[in-house]
Amino acid sequence: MLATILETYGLNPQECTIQPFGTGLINHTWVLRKGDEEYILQQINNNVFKEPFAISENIRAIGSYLKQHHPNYLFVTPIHSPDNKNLIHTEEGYFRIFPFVKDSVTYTTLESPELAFEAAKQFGRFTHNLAGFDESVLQQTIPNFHDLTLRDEQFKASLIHGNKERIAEAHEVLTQLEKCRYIVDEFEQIKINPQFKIRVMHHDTKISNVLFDKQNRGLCVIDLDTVMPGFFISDIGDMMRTYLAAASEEETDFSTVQVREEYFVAIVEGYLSEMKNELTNEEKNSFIYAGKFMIYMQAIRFLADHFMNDVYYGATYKGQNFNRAVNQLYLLKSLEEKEENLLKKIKSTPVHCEV
Ligand code: GN1
Ligand code: MG
Repeated sequence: MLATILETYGLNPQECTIQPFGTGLINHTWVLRKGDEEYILQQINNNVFKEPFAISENIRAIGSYLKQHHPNYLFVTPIHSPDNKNLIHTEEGYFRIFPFVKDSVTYTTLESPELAFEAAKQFGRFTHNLAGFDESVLQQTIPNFHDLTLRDEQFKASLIHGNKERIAEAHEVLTQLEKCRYIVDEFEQIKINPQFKIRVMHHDTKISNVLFDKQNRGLCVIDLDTVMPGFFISDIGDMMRTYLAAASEEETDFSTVQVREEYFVAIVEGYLSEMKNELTNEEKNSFIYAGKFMIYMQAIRFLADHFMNDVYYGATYKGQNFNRAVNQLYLLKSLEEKEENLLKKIKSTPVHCEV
């Protein structure tokens, strides 16, 4: 099936090799090699992204703005087929090909705060470079993707329509989550607070979505499918969610899911190094909330999916989405415990003092 796609791009399948690539849960990704040329081939999951062409139109609009206003900024866009398409639709689905950025390195977990700083700087730079871009022209590739109100409603619906046995077994976790409902209430306030600006947000700032060079300097951000207008808490929050603990969301030894304070500081400093003149004071006071917001949202998304028999994220073993949710809950508790300390830490960082 992939052979037809390659032919559409003018590539001879006989001359190419294809291997699965990366750890994404939603799209299918392969590395495609032809001689010493390397590409990333990707199939968009159109159960999740209902209008894949919205993604390519968004990327095209942003790409042409960046080319004009920040010509040296590395923005990796899909290659065009001989008939000038950057997304191919066949009976098999929606496919696109990206160039593989030469000598770039990616990580799935973080082993130094310097990498967290670099990654946060890259996501900050992305939004900063697009500060003059009219974000209202972007289409919502997943409507209300990070709307916690909606995620909360979906979670409640899963408690009504989901797998009864799984729900009964989750009693303890549900009690713990109930104590975190203040996070949803705070989000309701943010939505109506004009101090929280709508900007171009990446919405999936996990570490594997940043390319580094061999010296571990950030090169660029990738995986632009969820680039849409949003609040800065989405990007900062997802960095907190995925960089703060040494263990990933798949870790089942939950005692290791602990916030590392120096990574928190690194994220804040890296982001502010690009965004300090963009963010309002109220936003700057919401770094910790951002972490809680994204971690809580991901916990209820995983748990809702567990109750709905893993239809969205899939599961390689029974209970995987339950474990992922518990993992996120441990991370949230650790962040709550360390909140005061973290606040003190960022107040004394040089970049914070300048603001
Ligand atoms: C999904 O497919 P992937 O791994 O890039 C999800 C994110 C979650 C993440 C959790 C479109 O991202 O929101 O944070 O899983 N993307 C979508 O691992 O739902
Ligand atoms: Mg993604």
